[in-house]
Amino acid sequence: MENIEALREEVLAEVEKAADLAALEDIRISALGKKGRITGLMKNLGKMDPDQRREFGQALNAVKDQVASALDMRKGDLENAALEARLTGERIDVTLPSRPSETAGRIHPISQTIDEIVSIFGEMGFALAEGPDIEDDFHNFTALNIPPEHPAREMQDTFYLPEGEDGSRLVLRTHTSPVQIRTMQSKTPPIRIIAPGRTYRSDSDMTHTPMFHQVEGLVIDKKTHMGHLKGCLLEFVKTYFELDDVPVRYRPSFFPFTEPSAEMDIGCSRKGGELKIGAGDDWLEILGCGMVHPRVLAACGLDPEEYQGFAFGMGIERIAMLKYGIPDLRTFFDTDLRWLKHYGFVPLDVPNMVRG
Ligand code: 2NL
Repeated sequence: MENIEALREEVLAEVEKAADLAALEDIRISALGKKGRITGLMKNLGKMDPDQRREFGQALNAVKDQVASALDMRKGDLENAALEARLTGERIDVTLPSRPSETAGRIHPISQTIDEIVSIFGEMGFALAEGPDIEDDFHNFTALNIPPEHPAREMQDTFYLPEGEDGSRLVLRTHTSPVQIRTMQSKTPPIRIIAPGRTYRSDSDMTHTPMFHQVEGLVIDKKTHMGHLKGCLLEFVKTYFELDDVPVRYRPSFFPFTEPSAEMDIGCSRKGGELKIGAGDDWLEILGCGMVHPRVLAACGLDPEEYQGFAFGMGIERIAMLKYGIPDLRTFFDTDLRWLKHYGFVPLDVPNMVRG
C-alpha cells in the first residue's frame, strides 16, 4: 500500500511540473501506458488473494483516476498557455497598409497609359491640356492646313453632327490637334503641352475602333528645333518602356500640319514570333512628328518669323498594347470585367517612377 501512495505522490508531482505538452505525454505513457508503472501494478492483482486484491485494486483504481484527471487538467492549462503565447506573439500591426480588395475597381489600361505619358512629359516641363470632343471645322481641319478637298474631311472618315442654323457642321474631333490649336490661339509662347484624349473616326475593323485615344505634344518657342524633338522623344520612349537605351530612327513622312514630317521607329526583335522592344535588328513604328507648319502657326495668330516648334502624335491603344502585351485592340472597349481584372491596374499598387 505504501508503494501505491508513493507512486501517486510521485506521478502527481511530475504532472504538476510538466513544462509542455510533449513532456506531459511522456509522463502519461510512463504511468498509464502499456508498460507504465500503474499498469504494471495492475498486472500484479492476478497473483493476490481475493481480499488483498479487492483492497489493492480499489486503491490502485482510485490512483489511476486521480492521475488521469490530473493529466487532463494539466493538459488544458498547457494548451491555454500555448494559445496565450501565440496570441501575444502574433499581434496585428495596425500600421500596415491594407491589402487591395478583390472586389475593388481597376484602372483601365488606357487611363493608366495616359497617366504614365502625362507624368513622363510632366517631368520634362510639359503641361496637360484638354479640349472638347466636339469641334468645329476650323480647329479640327482648317487651322491644321488640311485643305477642303482632303480625304480626311470625307463623310466616310469623319463623324459629322447635324447641320447648324448657319449651315456649319460640327465634328467629333478626329485627332487631339484642335487642343493644341486652341492653346496656340490663347497663349503666348513658350508653349509646352501634352494633350491626351478621345478621338473619333468612322472606321471599324480588326485594328480600328470608331472611338480611340491619342496623345499629342507641342513645343513652341523662338528657337525650338528638331534636336529638341529628338531629345524629348528619346527620353520619352526610354522612360515609357523602362529601358536604359533604345535604338531610334526617323523616316521622312508627310502630314499637312508639319514640315518636315517624320515617323519615329524604335529597335526591336521579332525572333520566334515574340516581340521584344529595345534591341534587335528590326524596327517598330511608334509615332509621327515634325516641325509645326508655318501656315499652322499663322492660322493661330503666331508669327512664323518669330516662333517655331515641334509636334508629335501617337495612338494610346497601340503603345498600351506594346507595353502590356494586350493582343486585341477591340477588347479595350468590350467592358468585360474579367478582362479588366486581368489587364487593369490596382489603384493602391506600389508606386514607381513611371506610374507615380
Ligand atoms: C500620328 C501623327 C502627329 C502632329 C500629330 C500637330 C499638331 C499641331 C500642329 C502640328 Cl497643332 N502637328 N500634331 C504632328 C505630327 C504627327 O500625329 O501618327 N498620330 C497618331
